Amino acid sequence: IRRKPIIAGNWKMNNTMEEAEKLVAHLLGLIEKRDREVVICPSFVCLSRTAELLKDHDVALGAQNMHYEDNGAFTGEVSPLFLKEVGVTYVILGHSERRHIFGEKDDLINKKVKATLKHDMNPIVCVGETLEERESNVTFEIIKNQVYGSLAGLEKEKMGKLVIAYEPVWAIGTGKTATKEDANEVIGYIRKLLAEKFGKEAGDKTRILYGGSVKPANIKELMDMEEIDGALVGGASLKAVEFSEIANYD
Ligand code: G2H
Repeated sequence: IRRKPIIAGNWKMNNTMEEAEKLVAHLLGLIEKRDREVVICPSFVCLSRTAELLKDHDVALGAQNMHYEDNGAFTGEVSPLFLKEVGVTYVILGHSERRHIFGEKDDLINKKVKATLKHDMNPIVCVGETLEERESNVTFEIIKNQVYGSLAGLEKEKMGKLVIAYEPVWAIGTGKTATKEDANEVIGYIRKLLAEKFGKEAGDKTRILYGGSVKPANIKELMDMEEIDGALVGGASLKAVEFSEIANYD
C-alpha cells in the first residue's frame, strides 16, 4: 500500500524571526522532490511570517501545539482558529517534551486531536516509550495506552487526516536513533492497533512517521522500511542543507 510520505521539521523553541526568514528562504531553494509532503513547524510567533514566505511553494505549515477550545479564558494558550487563520494545516500534539516537561496526558491530547480534526487540520500525534520503559519490556503496553488514549472516540470518517509519529523518548535529541528494525516493528504494531480499533482502512492509510535523531545519514534506510511513512525531524530541521537532504532523500 502506498502512502504519501511526510517529512516534517519541528523547530521546537528555536529561531528568532530573522533566523526563521533566513532558514526558510534558504530551504525553499533546496527542496526538490514533489512526491512527498514537506512540513515545517515554527514557533507560534513565527507562523504568520513563515506562511507568507511559503506562499506559492509546495511546503506546508505546521504548529507545535494547540489548545482544544476555540476561545475563552485560557491565558497563554493558542486557539485552533488562530492557527487556521494563518494557514496551518498540521499540528504536532503530545510531543514527548509536552508530555514530560509540561505534564500533558492522553486525555488532554485526545481533546486536542479532536479539536484539530474538527477544524479540518491534520494532527501529528506523538507517542513513544522512555528508556526505562523499553528496558523493562513494556514498550508495547505503553504505546497501546498512548495510542488508544489519545485517539479515544475518534470518528472513523475523520481518520484520513490523522498522522502519528513514533518517537522513542531515548532517541530524541540524543544522537541515538532506534534501529530501523525497532522503529519498523513498533510502527507496524501501531498500525495493527489502528486496524483493530478503527478498521482495516485506518490501519492501511494512516501515515506513521518515525522521529528521534533523524539525519541525512539515516533517512534513506528508515524510509526503505515497509511501515515507516516519513520522519519528524528536530535538530536537523534547523539547518537548511541538512533538512533539505532529508526531505530530498531518494
Ligand atoms: C524528536 C525529534 C523531533 P530530534 O523530538 O520531534 O527531535 O530529531 O532532535 O531528535
